[in-house]
Amino acid sequence: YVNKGNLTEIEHVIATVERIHRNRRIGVLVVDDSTSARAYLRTLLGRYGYRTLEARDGQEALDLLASGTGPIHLVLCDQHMPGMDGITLISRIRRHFSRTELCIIGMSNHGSGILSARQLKAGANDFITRPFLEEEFFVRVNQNVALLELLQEMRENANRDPLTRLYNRRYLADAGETVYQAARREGRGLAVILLDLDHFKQINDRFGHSGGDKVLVNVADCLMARARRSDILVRYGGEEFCLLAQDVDEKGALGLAEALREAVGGLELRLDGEPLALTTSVGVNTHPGTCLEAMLEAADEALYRAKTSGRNRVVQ
Ligand code: GH3
Ligand code: MG
Ligand code: MG
Ligand code: MG
Repeated sequence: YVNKGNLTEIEHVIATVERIHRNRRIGVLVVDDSTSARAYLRTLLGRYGYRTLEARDGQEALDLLASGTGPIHLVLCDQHMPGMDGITLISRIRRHFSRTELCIIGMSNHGSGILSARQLKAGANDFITRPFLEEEFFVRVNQNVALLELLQEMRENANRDPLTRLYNRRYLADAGETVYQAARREGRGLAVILLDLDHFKQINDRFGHSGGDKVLVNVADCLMARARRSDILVRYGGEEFCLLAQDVDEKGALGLAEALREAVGGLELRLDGEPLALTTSVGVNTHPGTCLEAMLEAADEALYRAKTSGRNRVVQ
């Protein structure tokens, strides 16, 4: 028999073990010119399971961050180092990595309080004064990592549609514009494929809104299975989906659109035990125009023509 007190203790141990296991995903870069200081910090971080990387100076840290050897979530940054000091390094890191991408804790020595303020101004999220108590070190590291994870989770949720878990229109406007500019600059082909399910209202009328929702999830999964890694697939509206495909010409885009139309039409859907036939109309645009928004408008006009000319077809 285990009394309640022991159970809480066991639960606490399990929670800690789980936390340590999850921390293996978290990369911490320790930047310090002192070998013994790096070894000490590595030992501390190891106790909480963090994946630790080390750099001896600012340039090595910047090279590591640029090389993308696994994601780095937290940088612990010494102030006094040969070559580049901590404040300079922090401001250079912040030119490339926002506060939603990584957090920085500056480390300065006792008696140099002004440096902490300067580290914060340069872009550090927090600072710690050495020598420190281990307890303070862990509180600052764990809290900053937890806050970063929360920020990333919130950003992810803001970019996703809760029903289908596809990206949403907001994400298309942000990430799609970057993709559009890069494609224009590099002279690569880009295609906007807009899909609108045919007579979707009838599905809601027959099977209720929750029945309609199930169909939308099935369609989203079906489209997702056919999208490439470089494609941006979003739920564009209620029963409208948009695929932004990179490196495709007109012929490729029309082929892809046709494949998507056939895939949706071929879905074997059942609601309340009844088989359900579903079709979709598709509008395609491969003309770059002046901006992504203009490409979307042209695809929408093509989609309108697909609807008025009989539905269940691809129109350019
Ligand atoms: P068509 O596009 O072929 O002209 O006909 P439609 O019946 O699909 O017409 P329309 O695009 O105007 O209507 C879309 C319908 O999709 C209206 C709305 O009730 C339904 N809808 C939009 N969002 C959702 C949703 O999240 N869940 C469900 N179940 N239905 C939705
Ligand atoms: Mg130093
Ligand atoms: Mg619609
Ligand atoms: Mg529709």
